Amino acid sequence: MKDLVRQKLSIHVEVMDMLNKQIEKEAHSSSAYLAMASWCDHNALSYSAQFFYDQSLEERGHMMKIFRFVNDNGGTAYSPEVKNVIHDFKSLEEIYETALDQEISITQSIHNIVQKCRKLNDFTTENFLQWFVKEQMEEEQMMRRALELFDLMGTDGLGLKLLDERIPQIRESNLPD
Ligand code: OFO
Repeated sequence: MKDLVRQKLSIHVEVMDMLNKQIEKEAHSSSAYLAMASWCDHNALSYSAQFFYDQSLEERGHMMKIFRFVNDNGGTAYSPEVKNVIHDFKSLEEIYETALDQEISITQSIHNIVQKCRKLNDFTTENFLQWFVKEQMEEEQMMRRALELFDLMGTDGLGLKLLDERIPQIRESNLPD
């Protein structure tokens, strides 16, 4: 029965493998943001902590979106193992820099899958991934905006506290219309 279902895959099998890798990456992003939230909480940076708690949940949402898409289209999604989550950071600035690097790498990964879809004429998945292309652009912008605050407000004492208080505005300006 399962084999019959798999023959009806509307996504290309090579693309399905890439989507399973993407599921792992989204799960890793979710855990990485959770570790950042914890660091911020322990350092009394409560607005950044909330920001990363929310990001962590969003990343889990992305993972589930891909997970369901694979299964709904006759493929098999695999529940990911998450390893190598970093918990030690030198500063809040380093956290946002790491977050931006992570988003850039996820963007690249999504673009690679889109490229593969085009090569293999997998229009179903290419269409599905358009939401992620836009989402990645917005998330990169959000992290860049957070990093700009460090140049404006500095990285010590009161400046850092005030910067932290500005973080919710960055998220709000990124919410969908
Ligand atoms: Fe999954 O949204 Fe960015 O990483």
